[in-house]
Amino acid sequence: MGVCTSSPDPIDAKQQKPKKNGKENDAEKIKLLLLGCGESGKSTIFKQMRILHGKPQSAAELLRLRDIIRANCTMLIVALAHFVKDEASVNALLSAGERKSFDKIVDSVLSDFDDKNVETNANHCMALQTELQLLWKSAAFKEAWSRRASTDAIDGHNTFLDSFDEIVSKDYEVPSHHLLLSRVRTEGVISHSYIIDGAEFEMFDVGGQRYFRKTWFDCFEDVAAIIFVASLSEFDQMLAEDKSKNRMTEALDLFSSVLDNNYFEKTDILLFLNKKDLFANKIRTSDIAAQTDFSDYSGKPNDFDSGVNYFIDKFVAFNEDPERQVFVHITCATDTSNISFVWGSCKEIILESNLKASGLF
Ligand SMILES: Nc1nc2c(ncn2[C@@H]2O[C@H](COP(=O)(O)OP(=O)(O)OP(=O)(O)O)[C@@H](O)[C@H]2O)c(=O)[nH]1
Ligand SMILES: [Mg+2]
Repeated sequence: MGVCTSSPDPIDAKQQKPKKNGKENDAEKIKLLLLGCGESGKSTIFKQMRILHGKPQSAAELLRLRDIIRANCTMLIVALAHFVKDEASVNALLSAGERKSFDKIVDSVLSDFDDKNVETNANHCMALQTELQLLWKSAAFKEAWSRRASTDAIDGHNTFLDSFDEIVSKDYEVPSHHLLLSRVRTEGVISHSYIIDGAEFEMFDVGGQRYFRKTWFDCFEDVAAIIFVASLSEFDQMLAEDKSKNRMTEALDLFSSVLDNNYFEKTDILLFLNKKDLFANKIRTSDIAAQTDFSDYSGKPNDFDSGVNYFIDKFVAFNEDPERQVFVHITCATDTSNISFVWGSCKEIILESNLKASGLF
Protein backbone atom coordinates (compact mmCIF):
# COMPACT_ATOMS: atom_id res chain seq x y z
CA MET A 1 0.00 0.00 0.00
CA GLY A 2 1.50 3.32 -0.97
CA VAL A 3 0.81 6.82 0.23
CA CYS A 4 -2.65 8.07 -0.67
CA THR A 5 -3.03 11.08 -2.91
CA SER A 6 -4.10 14.35 -1.38
CA SER A 7 -7.44 16.10 -1.24
CA PRO A 8 -8.29 19.55 0.13
CA ASP A 9 -10.26 18.40 3.13
CA PRO A 10 -10.52 14.68 3.68
CA ILE A 11 -13.19 14.78 6.31
CA ASP A 12 -15.56 17.23 4.70
CA ALA A 13 -17.12 14.68 2.41
CA LYS A 14 -20.76 15.67 2.91
CA GLN A 15 -21.02 16.75 -0.71
CA GLN A 16 -19.60 13.51 -2.01
CA LYS A 17 -21.83 10.61 -2.78
CA PRO A 18 -20.70 7.54 -0.91
CA LYS A 19 -19.49 4.96 -3.36
CA LYS A 20 -19.82 1.48 -1.96
CA ASN A 21 -19.52 -0.18 1.37
CA GLY A 22 -16.80 -2.82 1.71
CA LYS A 23 -19.09 -5.20 3.48
CA GLU A 24 -21.14 -5.67 0.30
CA ASN A 25 -18.34 -5.66 -2.24
CA ASP A 26 -15.28 -7.14 -0.66
CA ALA A 27 -16.41 -9.95 1.55
CA GLU A 28 -12.93 -11.47 1.65
CA LYS A 29 -10.96 -8.56 3.05
CA ILE A 30 -12.22 -6.70 6.07
CA LYS A 31 -10.83 -3.20 5.96
CA LEU A 32 -10.21 -1.43 9.27
CA LEU A 33 -9.20 2.20 9.46
CA LEU A 34 -7.39 3.71 12.44
CA LEU A 35 -8.31 7.39 12.66
CA GLY A 36 -7.64 10.09 15.27
CA CYS A 37 -5.44 13.08 16.04
CA GLY A 38 -1.64 13.01 16.20
CA GLU A 39 -0.15 11.17 19.21
CA SER A 40 -3.48 9.56 20.14
CA GLY A 41 -1.97 6.06 19.89
CA LYS A 42 -3.00 4.74 16.42
CA SER A 43 0.43 3.42 15.46
CA THR A 44 0.82 1.84 18.89
CA ILE A 45 -2.35 -0.17 18.24
CA PHE A 46 -1.02 -0.97 14.75
CA LYS A 47 2.16 -2.30 16.43
CA GLN A 48 0.09 -4.35 18.87
CA MET A 49 -1.67 -6.06 15.95
CA ARG A 50 1.71 -7.18 14.69
CA ILE A 51 2.72 -8.40 18.17
CA LEU A 52 -0.56 -10.31 18.48
CA HIS A 53 -0.96 -11.63 14.94
CA GLY A 54 2.12 -10.90 12.82
CA LYS A 55 5.83 -11.66 12.49
CA PRO A 56 8.36 -10.57 15.15
CA GLN A 57 10.63 -7.61 14.33
CA SER A 58 13.66 -8.51 12.21
CA ALA A 59 17.21 -7.74 13.42
CA ALA A 60 17.36 -4.77 11.02
CA GLU A 61 14.05 -3.41 12.31
CA LEU A 62 15.24 -3.74 15.92
CA LEU A 63 18.40 -1.82 15.07
CA ARG A 64 16.32 0.96 13.53
CA LEU A 65 14.11 0.96 16.63
CA ARG A 66 17.17 1.38 18.83
CA ASP A 67 18.04 4.55 16.88
CA ILE A 68 14.44 5.78 17.11
CA ILE A 69 14.44 5.33 20.89
CA ARG A 70 17.75 7.20 21.20
CA ALA A 71 16.23 9.99 19.10
CA ASN A 72 13.12 9.96 21.36
CA CYS A 73 15.40 10.38 24.43
CA THR A 74 17.10 13.30 22.70
CA MET A 75 13.81 14.99 21.86
CA LEU A 76 12.69 14.66 25.47
CA ILE A 77 15.95 16.15 26.75
CA VAL A 78 15.66 19.01 24.25
CA ALA A 79 12.07 19.77 25.34
CA LEU A 80 12.93 19.72 29.06
CA ALA A 81 16.23 21.61 28.67
CA HIS A 82 14.44 24.40 26.75
CA PHE A 83 11.97 24.67 29.60
CA VAL A 84 14.73 24.79 32.25
CA LYS A 85 16.62 27.38 30.18
CA ASP A 86 13.61 29.66 29.67
CA GLU A 87 11.84 29.45 33.05
CA ALA A 88 13.91 31.52 35.49
CA SER A 89 12.36 29.98 38.61
CA VAL A 90 13.09 26.45 37.34
CA ASN A 91 16.57 27.39 36.17
CA ALA A 92 17.31 28.74 39.66
CA LEU A 93 16.80 25.21 41.05
CA LEU A 94 20.04 23.98 39.41
CA SER A 95 22.92 23.52 41.87
CA ALA A 96 26.41 24.70 40.84
CA GLY A 97 27.42 21.14 39.82
CA GLU A 98 24.21 20.57 37.89
CA ARG A 99 24.63 23.92 36.14
CA LYS A 100 27.99 22.80 34.72
CA SER A 101 26.32 19.70 33.28
CA PHE A 102 23.39 21.78 32.05
CA ASP A 103 25.73 24.19 30.24
CA LYS A 104 27.31 21.24 28.45
CA ILE A 105 23.86 20.06 27.33
CA VAL A 106 22.98 23.55 26.11
CA ASP A 107 26.29 23.82 24.17
CA SER A 108 26.33 20.35 22.74
CA VAL A 109 22.66 19.46 22.24
CA LEU A 110 20.49 22.62 22.20
CA SER A 111 22.85 24.95 20.30
CA ASP A 112 23.74 22.36 17.66
CA PHE A 113 20.24 20.98 17.38
CA ASP A 114 19.28 20.29 13.79
CA ASP A 115 15.86 18.73 13.36
CA LYS A 116 16.93 17.36 9.97
CA ASN A 117 19.79 15.43 11.47
CA VAL A 118 18.34 13.23 14.14
CA GLU A 119 21.30 10.86 14.28
CA THR A 120 23.90 13.56 14.97
CA ASN A 121 21.69 15.07 17.68
CA ALA A 122 21.28 11.67 19.29
CA ASN A 123 25.03 10.95 19.13
CA HIS A 124 25.77 14.26 20.88
CA CYS A 125 23.18 13.51 23.48
CA MET A 126 24.20 9.89 24.17
CA ALA A 127 27.82 11.05 24.70
CA LEU A 128 26.65 13.08 27.71
CA GLN A 129 25.44 10.11 29.72
CA THR A 130 26.93 11.22 33.08
CA GLU A 131 25.62 14.78 32.76
CA LEU A 132 22.16 13.63 31.70
CA GLN A 133 21.82 11.14 34.49
CA LEU A 134 22.73 13.84 37.01
CA LEU A 135 20.27 16.31 35.50
CA TRP A 136 17.41 13.81 35.20
CA LYS A 137 17.59 13.42 39.00
CA SER A 138 17.83 17.19 39.59
CA ALA A 139 15.03 19.26 41.14
CA ALA A 140 15.02 21.49 38.02
CA PHE A 141 14.36 18.61 35.61
CA LYS A 142 11.84 17.04 38.00
CA GLU A 143 9.96 20.35 37.99
CA ALA A 144 10.21 20.60 34.19
CA TRP A 145 8.86 17.05 33.89
CA SER A 146 5.96 17.80 36.25
CA ARG A 147 5.05 20.76 34.00
CA ARG A 148 5.54 18.81 30.74
CA ALA A 149 1.99 19.56 29.53
CA SER A 150 3.31 22.96 28.41
CA THR A 151 6.27 21.42 26.52
CA ASP A 152 6.50 18.98 23.59
CA ALA A 153 7.60 16.16 25.93
CA ILE A 154 5.81 12.88 25.28
CA ASP A 155 4.18 11.38 28.35
CA GLY A 156 5.65 7.96 28.99
CA HIS A 157 9.11 8.82 27.63
CA ASN A 158 10.35 9.29 31.21
CA THR A 159 10.75 5.49 31.04
CA PHE A 160 13.50 6.03 28.48
CA LEU A 161 15.45 8.43 30.69
CA ASP A 162 14.95 6.08 33.64
CA SER A 163 16.58 3.37 31.48
CA PHE A 164 19.23 5.63 29.97
CA ASP A 165 22.14 3.31 30.99
CA GLU A 166 20.55 0.41 29.14
CA ILE A 167 19.62 2.51 26.08
CA VAL A 168 23.10 4.00 25.51
CA SER A 169 24.83 0.64 26.03
CA LYS A 170 26.20 -0.94 22.84
CA ASP A 171 24.45 -4.21 23.76
CA TYR A 172 21.03 -2.59 24.04
CA GLU A 173 18.32 -4.86 22.62
CA VAL A 174 14.95 -3.15 22.37
CA PRO A 175 12.46 -4.82 24.73
CA SER A 176 8.81 -4.89 23.65
CA HIS A 177 7.71 -2.28 26.21
CA HIS A 178 10.28 0.15 24.71
CA LEU A 179 9.08 -0.74 21.20
CA LEU A 180 5.53 0.20 22.22
CA LEU A 181 6.62 3.43 23.90
CA SER A 182 8.74 4.57 20.96
CA ARG A 183 7.33 7.33 18.80
CA VAL A 184 7.63 8.10 15.10
CA ARG A 185 5.05 10.47 13.68
CA THR A 186 3.14 8.78 10.83
CA GLU A 187 3.24 10.89 7.68
CA GLY A 188 1.36 8.88 5.07
CA VAL A 189 -0.80 5.78 5.07
CA ILE A 190 0.45 2.31 5.87
CA SER A 191 -1.45 -0.95 5.90
CA HIS A 192 -0.96 -4.54 6.91
CA SER A 193 -3.07 -7.66 6.47
CA TYR A 194 -3.58 -10.42 9.00
CA ILE A 195 -5.50 -13.67 8.81
CA ILE A 196 -7.39 -13.97 12.09
CA ASP A 197 -9.87 -16.78 12.79
CA GLY A 198 -9.95 -17.54 9.07
CA ALA A 199 -10.88 -13.97 8.05
CA GLU A 200 -8.52 -11.53 6.34
CA PHE A 201 -8.31 -8.18 8.09
CA GLU A 202 -6.47 -5.27 6.50
CA MET A 203 -5.65 -2.50 8.96
CA PHE A 204 -4.75 1.03 7.82
CA ASP A 205 -2.74 3.47 9.95
CA VAL A 206 -2.70 7.16 9.00
CA GLY A 207 -0.87 10.31 10.09
CA GLY A 208 -3.14 12.13 12.55
CA GLN A 209 -1.62 15.61 12.62
CA ARG A 210 -3.63 18.18 10.66
CA TYR A 211 -1.24 18.42 7.72
CA PHE A 212 -1.30 14.67 7.14
CA ARG A 213 -5.09 14.34 7.23
CA LYS A 214 -5.13 15.27 3.56
CA THR A 215 -3.74 11.78 2.87
CA TRP A 216 -6.79 10.13 4.46
CA PHE A 217 -9.36 10.60 1.78
CA ASP A 218 -8.48 7.78 -0.60
CA CYS A 219 -8.74 5.24 2.20
CA PHE A 220 -12.39 6.01 2.89
CA GLU A 221 -13.84 3.51 0.46
CA ASP A 222 -14.79 -0.02 1.47
CA VAL A 223 -14.19 0.45 5.19
CA ALA A 224 -15.84 -2.17 7.42
CA ALA A 225 -14.98 -0.49 10.71
CA ILE A 226 -13.26 2.61 12.00
CA ILE A 227 -11.21 2.47 15.15
CA PHE A 228 -11.21 6.09 16.25
CA VAL A 229 -8.47 6.68 18.82
CA ALA A 230 -8.56 9.66 21.20
CA SER A 231 -6.21 10.24 24.09
CA LEU A 232 -7.99 10.68 27.42
CA SER A 233 -4.91 12.13 29.07
CA GLU A 234 -4.61 15.09 26.72
CA PHE A 235 -7.58 17.08 28.04
CA ASP A 236 -5.21 19.68 29.53
CA GLN A 237 -2.76 19.87 26.59
CA MET A 238 -2.59 21.97 23.44
CA LEU A 239 -2.01 20.58 19.94
CA ALA A 240 1.59 20.23 18.75
CA GLU A 241 0.55 21.91 15.46
CA ASP A 242 -1.66 24.68 16.97
CA LYS A 243 -0.85 25.80 20.51
CA SER A 244 -4.20 27.62 20.79
CA LYS A 245 -6.34 24.48 20.41
CA ASN A 246 -7.02 21.99 23.18
CA ARG A 247 -6.12 18.45 22.08
CA MET A 248 -9.31 16.88 23.43
CA THR A 249 -11.45 19.51 21.67
CA GLU A 250 -9.62 18.74 18.42
CA ALA A 251 -10.33 15.02 18.92
CA LEU A 252 -14.03 15.74 19.56
CA ASP A 253 -14.28 17.93 16.43
CA LEU A 254 -12.55 15.29 14.34
CA PHE A 255 -14.78 12.54 15.68
CA SER A 256 -17.85 14.59 14.87
CA SER A 257 -16.70 15.08 11.27
CA VAL A 258 -16.00 11.36 10.90
CA LEU A 259 -19.53 10.51 12.09
CA ASP A 260 -20.89 13.12 9.72
CA ASN A 261 -19.08 11.76 6.71
CA ASN A 262 -21.30 10.13 4.12
CA TYR A 263 -18.68 7.47 3.43
CA PHE A 264 -19.12 6.13 6.92
CA GLU A 265 -22.92 6.04 7.13
CA LYS A 266 -22.93 2.26 7.45
CA THR A 267 -19.55 1.79 9.02
CA ASP A 268 -19.13 0.39 12.54
CA ILE A 269 -17.47 2.93 14.82
CA LEU A 270 -15.23 1.65 17.58
CA LEU A 271 -14.11 4.48 19.84
CA PHE A 272 -10.90 3.83 21.80
CA LEU A 273 -10.50 6.35 24.61
CA ASN A 274 -6.83 5.67 25.04
CA LYS A 275 -3.97 6.35 27.46
CA LYS A 276 -6.09 5.40 30.45
CA ASP A 277 -2.88 4.77 32.44
CA LEU A 278 -1.68 8.34 31.90
CA PHE A 279 -5.18 9.70 32.53
CA ALA A 280 -5.34 7.81 35.85
CA ASN A 281 -2.11 9.50 36.96
CA LYS A 282 -2.99 12.92 35.65
CA ILE A 283 -6.52 13.13 37.03
CA ARG A 284 -5.17 13.00 40.58
CA THR A 285 -3.71 16.49 40.21
CA SER A 286 -5.28 18.04 37.08
CA ASP A 287 -8.81 19.43 37.22
CA ILE A 288 -11.05 18.90 34.15
CA ALA A 289 -13.30 21.85 35.08
CA ALA A 290 -10.26 24.15 35.15
CA GLN A 291 -9.85 23.71 31.37
CA THR A 292 -11.61 26.50 29.48
CA ASP A 293 -13.21 24.04 27.03
CA PHE A 294 -14.50 21.75 29.80
CA SER A 295 -15.69 24.23 32.41
CA ASP A 296 -19.13 22.52 32.26
CA TYR A 297 -17.63 19.46 34.01
CA SER A 298 -19.66 18.90 37.15
CA GLY A 299 -18.46 15.42 38.12
CA LYS A 300 -16.32 14.59 41.14
CA PRO A 301 -12.97 16.39 40.90
CA ASN A 302 -9.89 14.18 40.49
CA ASP A 303 -12.02 11.09 39.95
CA PHE A 304 -11.14 8.58 37.20
CA ASP A 305 -14.65 7.19 36.55
CA SER A 306 -16.42 10.56 36.60
CA GLY A 307 -13.81 11.99 34.22
CA VAL A 308 -14.01 9.04 31.82
CA ASN A 309 -17.84 9.10 31.80
CA TYR A 310 -17.84 12.83 31.09
CA PHE A 311 -15.66 12.36 28.00
CA ILE A 312 -17.61 9.28 26.84
CA ASP A 313 -20.81 11.37 26.93
CA LYS A 314 -19.14 14.17 24.96
CA PHE A 315 -18.06 11.82 22.16
CA VAL A 316 -21.21 9.72 22.03
CA ALA A 317 -23.44 12.84 21.91
CA PHE A 318 -22.25 13.43 18.34
CA ASN A 319 -23.97 10.26 17.21
CA GLU A 320 -27.40 11.41 16.10
CA ASP A 321 -28.26 8.26 14.18
CA PRO A 322 -30.40 5.98 16.39
CA GLU A 323 -29.50 3.03 14.15
CA ARG A 324 -25.79 3.48 14.61
CA GLN A 325 -24.03 2.35 17.74
CA VAL A 326 -20.67 3.69 18.85
CA PHE A 327 -18.77 0.95 20.70
CA VAL A 328 -16.61 2.56 23.37
CA HIS A 329 -13.49 1.01 24.89
CA ILE A 330 -11.20 2.53 27.51
CA THR A 331 -7.73 1.44 26.47
CA CYS A 332 -4.04 1.47 27.19
CA ALA A 333 -2.42 0.94 23.79
CA THR A 334 0.98 0.14 25.29
CA ASP A 335 -0.48 -2.78 27.28
CA THR A 336 -0.58 -5.90 25.06
CA SER A 337 -3.00 -7.84 27.28
CA ASN A 338 -5.44 -4.91 27.37
CA ILE A 339 -5.38 -4.52 23.57
CA SER A 340 -5.66 -8.28 23.08
CA PHE A 341 -8.79 -8.29 25.24
CA VAL A 342 -10.34 -5.21 23.59
CA TRP A 343 -9.50 -6.46 20.10
CA GLY A 344 -11.19 -9.79 20.93
CA SER A 345 -14.52 -8.08 21.49
CA CYS A 346 -14.08 -5.66 18.55
CA LYS A 347 -13.34 -8.59 16.22
CA GLU A 348 -16.60 -10.28 17.19
CA ILE A 349 -18.59 -7.09 16.45
CA ILE A 350 -16.85 -6.60 13.11
CA LEU A 351 -17.22 -10.22 12.01
CA GLU A 352 -20.90 -10.32 12.97
CA SER A 353 -21.62 -7.08 11.17
CA ASN A 354 -19.65 -8.27 8.14
CA LEU A 355 -21.73 -11.43 7.96
CA LYS A 356 -24.97 -9.45 8.29
CA ALA A 357 -23.91 -7.09 5.49
CA SER A 358 -23.08 -9.98 3.17
CA GLY A 359 -26.46 -11.55 3.91
CA LEU A 360 -24.96 -14.68 5.49
CA PHE A 361 -26.38 -14.08 8.99
N1 LIG B 1 1.55 5.46 28.45
C1 LIG B 1 0.91 5.32 27.29
N2 LIG B 1 1.50 5.77 26.17
C2 LIG B 1 0.84 5.59 25.00
C3 LIG B 1 -0.44 4.98 24.92
N3 LIG B 1 -0.83 4.96 23.62
C4 LIG B 1 0.18 5.52 22.93
N4 LIG B 1 1.18 5.91 23.75
C5 LIG B 1 2.43 6.60 23.39
O1 LIG B 1 2.07 7.84 22.79
C6 LIG B 1 2.99 8.18 21.76
C7 LIG B 1 2.22 8.48 20.48
O2 LIG B 1 1.60 7.29 20.03
P1 LIG B 1 1.47 6.94 18.47
O3 LIG B 1 0.87 5.57 18.39
O4 LIG B 1 2.74 7.20 17.76
O5 LIG B 1 0.39 8.04 18.05
P2 LIG B 1 -0.30 8.21 16.60
O6 LIG B 1 -1.77 8.36 16.85
O7 LIG B 1 0.11 7.12 15.69
O8 LIG B 1 0.29 9.61 16.15
P3 LIG B 1 0.46 10.16 14.61
O9 LIG B 1 1.29 9.15 13.87
O10 LIG B 1 1.15 11.49 14.75
O11 LIG B 1 -0.90 10.31 14.06
C8 LIG B 1 3.96 6.99 21.65
O12 LIG B 1 5.16 7.30 22.33
C9 LIG B 1 3.23 5.85 22.33
O13 LIG B 1 4.10 4.93 22.94
C10 LIG B 1 -1.06 4.54 26.14
O14 LIG B 1 -2.19 4.04 26.17
N5 LIG B 1 -0.33 4.75 27.29
MG1 LIG C 1 1.17 7.16 13.96
